[in-house]
Amino acid sequence: MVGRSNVGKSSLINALLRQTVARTSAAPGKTRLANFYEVAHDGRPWCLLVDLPGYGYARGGAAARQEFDQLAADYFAAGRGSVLLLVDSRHPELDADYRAFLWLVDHGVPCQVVATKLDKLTQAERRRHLGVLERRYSGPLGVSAQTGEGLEALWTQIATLLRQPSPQEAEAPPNPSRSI
Ligand SMILES: Nc1nc2c(ncn2[C@@H]2O[C@H](COP(=O)(O)OP(=O)(O)O)[C@@H](O)[C@H]2O)c(=O)[nH]1
Ligand SMILES: [Mg+2]
Repeated sequence: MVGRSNVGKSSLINALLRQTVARTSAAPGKTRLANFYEVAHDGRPWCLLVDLPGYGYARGGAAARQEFDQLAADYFAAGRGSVLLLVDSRHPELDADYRAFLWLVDHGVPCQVVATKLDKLTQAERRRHLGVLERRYSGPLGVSAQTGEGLEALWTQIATLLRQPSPQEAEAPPNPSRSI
């Protein structure tokens, strides 16, 4: 989970897991560490959901931003997993979100854009904002952690992302011990 502070990363994790495991807060900038949640399916470990600290949060100044940049660079340089890039559906045109999206695309990180807090939009805003997001990001999914809207579709998309090889795996030469 990647996104600006307060976009709803922790709330979405809790909604997806139907448990309160991630700490949420109305005050931005609370998650300063990456938190890992192991998801089991049929009693077996299935995937890890990782709640990363939010970007675009000024408090803590340059040191905090550098800390975040370093964390993100190290994390994704290791080719770990796919990203759900969360954007607030009320603010579909933020530069910080678009820059994060371009960074992920540039670094070959598989990425799904998720528009959060859909319940806060009127019907007219939904049409307009989802239209803006469609034009910026391919196939964004709209969700609400509050009402549960869109969560089934998001689980389906998570399963699809998990089946994609990571960039490193995709580029790795075939394992000789596995060839005939
Ligand atoms: N109405 C509504 N509020 C939400 C939703 N998701 C998150 N919030 C609120 O947005 C604020 C920030 O959420 P949080 O999950 O802590 O954001 P994070 O900083 O990205 O982890 C909290 O006050 C949440 O209750 C949503 O789907 N609908
Ligand atoms: Mg959080």
